Amino acid sequence: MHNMEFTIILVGNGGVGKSTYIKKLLTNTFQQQYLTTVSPTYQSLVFNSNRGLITFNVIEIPGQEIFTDFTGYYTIADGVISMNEASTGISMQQWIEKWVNKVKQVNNSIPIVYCTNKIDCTKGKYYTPKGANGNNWFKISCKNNTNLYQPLLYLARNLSNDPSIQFI
Ligand SMILES: Nc1nc2c(ncn2[C@@H]2O[C@H](COP(=O)(O)OP(=O)(O)O)[C@@H](O)[C@H]2O)c(=O)[nH]1
Ligand SMILES: [Mg+2]
Repeated sequence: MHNMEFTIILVGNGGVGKSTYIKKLLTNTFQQQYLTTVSPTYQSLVFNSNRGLITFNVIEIPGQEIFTDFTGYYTIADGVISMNEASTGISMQQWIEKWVNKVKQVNNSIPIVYCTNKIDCTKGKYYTPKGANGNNWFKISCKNNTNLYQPLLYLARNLSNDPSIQFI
């Protein structure tokens, strides 16, 4: 048993539910209102696992500030959560890739997990982000608590190279 600590950046367009996701994991409350995040925010999420404590230092990158240079955050990140929403229309799809490419320019081999949030709102087929597959893509709902732990579990397993990690 040894404790682990990872720095995770959370990227995606404004309004997809990044702040809500962090808040839900932290306090188990659902944030109804949309409070625009204007500068990167930092939260530590600590989970107990069968390998000891796992700390995720999650940095939310504000989605409205796509033209601001957050390269410094990308440099220190161990992993990425790329978030989009279930209703992502054609015009928004390109942004998913733009965010990921910005991070990849700094670290081309960084593990990325894709989240399609708000699946409580939209039924049916969801846009598959480029790079997403059956292992690294999770359809989640912060409102209904669907698959909220899976993205972090995926990153923990990937970053520690230990597929047997479980949260307990
Ligand atoms: N229906 C639904 N709404 C959500 C969900 N997650 C977040 N929201 C709403 O989406 C809005 C934007 O969320 P926010 O976390 O501020 O987005 P951010 O800009 O990505 O940080 C808020 O009104 C949230 O209540 C979800 O799973 N389902
Ligand atoms: Mg936010």
